[in-house]
Amino acid sequence: MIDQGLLKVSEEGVKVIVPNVSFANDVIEASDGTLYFTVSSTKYTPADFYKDMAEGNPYGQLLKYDPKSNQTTVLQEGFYFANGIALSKDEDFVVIPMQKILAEGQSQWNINPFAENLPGEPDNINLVPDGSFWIALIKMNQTDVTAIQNCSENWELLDAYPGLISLLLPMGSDGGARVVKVDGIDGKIIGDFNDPNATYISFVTSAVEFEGNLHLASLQSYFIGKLPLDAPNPELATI
Ligand SMILES: [Ca+2]
Repeated sequence: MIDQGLLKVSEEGVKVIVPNVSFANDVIEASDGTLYFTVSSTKYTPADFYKDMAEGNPYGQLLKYDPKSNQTTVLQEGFYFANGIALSKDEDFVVIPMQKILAEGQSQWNINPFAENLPGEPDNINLVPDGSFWIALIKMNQTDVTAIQNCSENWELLDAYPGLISLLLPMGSDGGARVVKVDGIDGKIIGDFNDPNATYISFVTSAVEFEGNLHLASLQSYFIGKLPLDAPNPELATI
C-alpha cells in the first residue's frame, strides 16, 4: 500500500515520484517539469498533526524535485506547517501563504513576507490566471491555540482530552467556510468570500478558479463546490 511520499496520480494509476517523504502536503509543477513541494512537519505524522499545532514550532520544509536528475533537495526549512504552495504567473517565485515568499535569485532564495495577518489559517493557495492567488482559510481559535502552546504538557493534554482539538480547530458547520483572493505583489486581500454558517460547504481547504467559476474542495465533503464568479452577487453559499 502506498501511504506516503510524493505521488503522481493519473489514469494509468499511482506512481511514486519521491518515496519516503512523511507528511508531504502540497505540490506545484513548473513549466520545465520541476516540482516544488512542501512538507508540513518533519517531526510529526499526519495522524499527529495536532501535536505540531500544539508545539507551534516551524518544522515545515520547501523541497524541489528535478525530473532530469531525479534528485530531491531541501531548499528551505523553518516554515510553520507549510500547508500550501503556489508558483507565480511568471514562475519567478513560489508562495507559501502567510509565512514567506521565496524568489529564486542567482545563487540563493530571497525570503520576504507575504499575505501576513490573514483572517484565518491558510491551507492551499492557488494561482489565478491574472497573477493573483486564492487562499482557503481554516478557522482556528488562535487564543486557545496559543494557550495550549504555552502549556508544558500541551499535546499530552490533547491526547487525554481529544475534544479539545475540535475547540481549537472547529470542524463541520462550526468551522465556517472562507476563501480570500490576494494580489501577487505582497499578498494584500483583494477579494473575500465568507460564510461563517457553512451553509452548503464547510472547512474549505482549496479554491481553484477556472473558466469564471471558483471550485471549492473540503476535507469534510464528498463533492466539489462551484461558485460562479460572474454572478451579480456571488456568495460562497452558492454551489
Ligand atoms: Ca494543504
